[in-house]
Amino acid sequence: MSAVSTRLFCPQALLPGGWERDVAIGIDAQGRIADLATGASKSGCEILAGPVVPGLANCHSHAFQRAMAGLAECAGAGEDSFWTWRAEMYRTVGLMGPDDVEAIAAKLYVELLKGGFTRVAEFHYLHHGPDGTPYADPARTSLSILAAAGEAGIGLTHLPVFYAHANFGGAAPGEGQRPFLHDVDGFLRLLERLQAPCEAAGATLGLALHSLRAATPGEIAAILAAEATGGPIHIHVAEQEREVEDCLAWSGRRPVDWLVDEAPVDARWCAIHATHMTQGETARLAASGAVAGLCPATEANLGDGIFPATAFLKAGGRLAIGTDSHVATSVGEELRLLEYGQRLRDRRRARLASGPGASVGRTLFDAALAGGAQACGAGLAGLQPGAAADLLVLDGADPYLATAQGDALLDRWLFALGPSAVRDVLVGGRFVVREGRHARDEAIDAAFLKTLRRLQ
Ligand code: NGQ
Ligand code: ZN
Repeated sequence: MSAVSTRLFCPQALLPGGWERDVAIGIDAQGRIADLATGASKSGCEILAGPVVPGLANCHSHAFQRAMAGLAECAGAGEDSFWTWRAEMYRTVGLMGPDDVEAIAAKLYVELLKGGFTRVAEFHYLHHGPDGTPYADPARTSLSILAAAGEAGIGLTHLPVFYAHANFGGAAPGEGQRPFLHDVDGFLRLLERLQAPCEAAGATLGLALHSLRAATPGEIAAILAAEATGGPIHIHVAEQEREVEDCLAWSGRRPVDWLVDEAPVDARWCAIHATHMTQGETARLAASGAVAGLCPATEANLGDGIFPATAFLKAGGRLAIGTDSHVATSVGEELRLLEYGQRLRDRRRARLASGPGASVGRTLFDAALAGGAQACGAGLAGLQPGAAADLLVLDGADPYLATAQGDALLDRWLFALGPSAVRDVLVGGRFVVREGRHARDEAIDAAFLKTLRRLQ
């Protein structure tokens, strides 16, 4: 065990076995929890100012989309849908260069930290210039993402995305998709090129297949046979009903059935959205060991549908939460909407609690903690020796929290309070947010403002 370089004292902390009082956490020079004691004394410790919970991993981000969050809310001439939003999103992409990507991602990552996320999986497909011309360094925009994560101090799981087609059956890509495209060899070279920079930045490298629309079975097989990241594998699947219909027309099977039949889906995989599943698909995805990567605020915003979370959890499924298009940027908003979608569908309360007497907030938090770490390839989750010292200090002076104990702290935070409930955030044992402020707020805001002005 390496030497302890920092010692923190938590008046109350959520450990894997439950809430404990007077917890001392020793952190080593690598930012991992070296030891942990309950009923400990404060001496020699930095005292944290409220109840402590582990930070969550955000399993799905398209950082650049934060620039247009809230700007696609005017009705168009016809029927507005996911697809009309996507056309708007492609228009924004056409205006962006690598420096914009960095400025937007740095701002977003600070917002995510303040919202309770200490790691983010960036599902990164904006690889080239607006007309599809690759940058001199084909990894240019990936390096922008690495730089932004470094500046914000958030943990990063980098997932370069393979994208080659507009629809099932290898349909030719559209003009707006030119900045996203690779052939298999070019994509494998990108992964190789990113090994060293990710290692240097302490980022986990995995990969993503954009969707069954954007990659053919042959391309998927070739990539999986040759890639050597060892990291997570993510894919968008069954988000929109039209995708289900198109998949049926193409293969005679629904998207999740196709994926589980044809790809080696296991605990390395994260199925993003998986909104539209039959009972059979729900059980099969749960049994695969893959994580379902849910993005409740974006899924509501885009009119996707409601994920069958009650059935999926009953079947032993693992889930994680992501903020996707970033119309919301906090743990609280995403977990609350996940539960509320189920309530609105079933016209009942407490849908995702693990059993009688269980707190909904605690059940959701535990599930997203474990599933998020798995989906991000982040190793051990939670406050325990060997895990990263990624933690949130809730605001102990907030009256709602000062009067709550144990799981009620989570329920108050997640169901009734905003992101200000998170007072301090530590990543790898280092404070990145203190009293709601990030040390680089001003510089990051200034660069972000410049980019937003330019994109107008
Ligand atoms: C994306 N976003 O890749 O950013 C997608 C839209 C697509 C969401 N699905 C594009 N939320 O799926 O073709
Ligand atoms: Zn997505």
